[in-house]
Amino acid sequence: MSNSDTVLSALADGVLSLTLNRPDKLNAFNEEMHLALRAGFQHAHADENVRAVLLTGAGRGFCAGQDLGDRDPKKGVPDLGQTIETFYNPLLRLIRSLEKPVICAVNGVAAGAGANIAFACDITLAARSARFIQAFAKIGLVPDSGGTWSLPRLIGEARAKALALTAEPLDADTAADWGLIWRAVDDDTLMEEANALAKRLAAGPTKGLGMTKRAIQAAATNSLDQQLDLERDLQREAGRSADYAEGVSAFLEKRKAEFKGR
Ligand code: T3D
Repeated sequence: MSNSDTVLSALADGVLSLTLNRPDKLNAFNEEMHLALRAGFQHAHADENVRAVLLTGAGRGFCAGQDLGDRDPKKGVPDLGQTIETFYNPLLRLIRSLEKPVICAVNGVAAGAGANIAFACDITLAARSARFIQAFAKIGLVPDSGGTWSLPRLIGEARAKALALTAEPLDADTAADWGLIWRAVDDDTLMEEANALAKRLAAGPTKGLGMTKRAIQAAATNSLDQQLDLERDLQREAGRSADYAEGVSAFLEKRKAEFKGR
């Protein structure tokens, strides 16, 4: 894994905690932070000891998207498609394809790509004081990091367009009411709740949870028939897992299941 201090990482109780750490820039992405975060998610894919990921930010912000200090229009016309292809798209694919729960704790403002990365995670909690801003419209850009895909799916076209075209901030309670995130919680309990949730999921039947994530995501493009076939196939696979045997045995023996993630 990267040893850059732009992303702090720690593994405990099966939870890989990744903390964006450029607090003086509200954790905006520079190249170093991109590479460090990517390395964190690659580690989560490769290491079977990682059974859940918790993503959050250091300081008063979650993530302010791209570091605009790295973009100087006076130096010529940039190829932003190149940076999306090189950095943001691979990150989004790593998050979505990870067959382990990704919990996001939005500790403060989430703007631009920062907001859409939070919406791409599996379960997103936010501090009540946090705001979500589709800041792209303020600088002439288009929502990226999957925003044009996730926003209309999560909240419908009318709200998606209004957020994206106006760049108005959305408070955490409304984001939760609209279904953009799982829950808004008091600021001082955010990390406690997010850590407890991540730990609980990391102690769960990882294979079954991972396949559940895969199935729900596949539903976005599958027909009902395709989805029913997928459920059959995944259930077949889940039924062969050691965690399924343990879960049923624990139920029958009236004890707590001890899942191993296998
Ligand atoms: O370029 C490509 O590769 C294409 C990909 C684009 C992806 C994107 O994410 S585009 C969108 C980029 N992000 C933004 O446009 C958001 C810019 N930031 C803001 O609008 C505001 O900072 C916030 C609404 C997020 C927060 O406002 P506020 O008032 O709470 O804080 P602030 O005072 O504006 O910011 C605090 C500091 O963070 C400040 O630095 P200073 O003055 O104390 O030295 C500010 O410059 C810095 N900061 C905030 N966001 C960014 C940033 N520095 C660089 N880049 C940022 N995105």
